[in-house]
Amino acid sequence: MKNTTQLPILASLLVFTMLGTEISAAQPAIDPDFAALDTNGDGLISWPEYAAKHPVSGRLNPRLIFDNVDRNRDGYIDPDEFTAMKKRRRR
Ligand SMILES: [Ca+2]
Ligand SMILES: [Ca+2]
Repeated sequence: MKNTTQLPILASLLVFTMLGTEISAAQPAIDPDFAALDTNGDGLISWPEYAAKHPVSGRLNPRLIFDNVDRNRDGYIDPDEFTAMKKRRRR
């Protein structure tokens, strides 16, 4: 009777998935610009994600911009670094 013993596991997986959706919906609104760059949705913009949206186009090297925004040099732009970059740009 393998199928019946696996049912509770499937049910708890379903509950877990639903809980996960609820938690992410309760989080504060993420900057839509940030969300557009974070294509895998892990809450960080990696260099490949940034590069995919910012192809090299002559004068501006996107890698330099990325490194400039990545203040703590961990290879990812987190929401704080992204917000700080936007504030600097506004001026
Ligand atoms: Ca990401
Ligand atoms: Ca960083």
